[in-house]
Amino acid sequence: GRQGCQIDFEHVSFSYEGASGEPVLKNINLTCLPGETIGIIGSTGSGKSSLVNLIPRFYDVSSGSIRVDGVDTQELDPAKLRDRIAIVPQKSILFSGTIEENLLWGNEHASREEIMQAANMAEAHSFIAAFPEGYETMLGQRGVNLSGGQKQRLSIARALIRKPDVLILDDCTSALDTTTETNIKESLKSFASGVTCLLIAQRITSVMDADKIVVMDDGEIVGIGTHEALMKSCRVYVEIFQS
Ligand code: DUT
Repeated sequence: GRQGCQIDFEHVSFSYEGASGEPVLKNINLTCLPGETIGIIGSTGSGKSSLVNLIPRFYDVSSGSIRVDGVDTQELDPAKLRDRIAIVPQKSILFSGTIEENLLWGNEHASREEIMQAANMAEAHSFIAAFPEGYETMLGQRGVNLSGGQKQRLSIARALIRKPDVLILDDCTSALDTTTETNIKESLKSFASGVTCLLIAQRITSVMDADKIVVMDDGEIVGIGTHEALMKSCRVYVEIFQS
């Protein structure tokens, strides 16, 4: 399997181009160790998506630096950097084509067996297999309509097929029931052991068992720790827990 990356944020600030006012991210300091699962939680607009989108350089930092395995990402070829990172976005991006074509987007060399293995881990294989045409089922205007949760599971499978070193799940389990979510996380633990995983979530239950949880508030990290530690020390975390 692949080796996870270490990711270091050092004094990172970030504003979207042309935006005035307060930066979206302010003095972010965070180390993600290889193979760690890091939960990220915080209210809407607190900067969670912005934070993870800086890692593959979808945007560049305004100041400070992000290092992947010790190398400043500004010095890396963005294409090579992105090859190691899979982001599952909040809103699934599927196109008109078969399920298999959709799953292969990003790694067209995967075998049917690898596709099925990833689909299994993402809890997608059984609903795919239940279609008369299975993996050849057409999606889109002329094809079947999938539920929000089914789309999310396909997006997760697509990311796993790429065998990334860094897996980022950006609030992409919100449409899943907790059993499905738990099953996927269990599979990730075995398959993705060694993969550095960042998991943005709305629900505390989604991140409770992470190695560490990052609490974001208004562009700042206001807490980093385990669930138990944050329950004792982080007011914002306790507020999210109680809401
Ligand atoms: N923002 C922009 N331009 C963008 C994206 C976001 O100006 O293209 C602003 C909106 C918000 C801040 O940046 O004020 C942080 O947004 P982000 O999406 O990073 O926050 P979040 O914590 O991921 O919010 P949510 O939970 O709603 O996804």
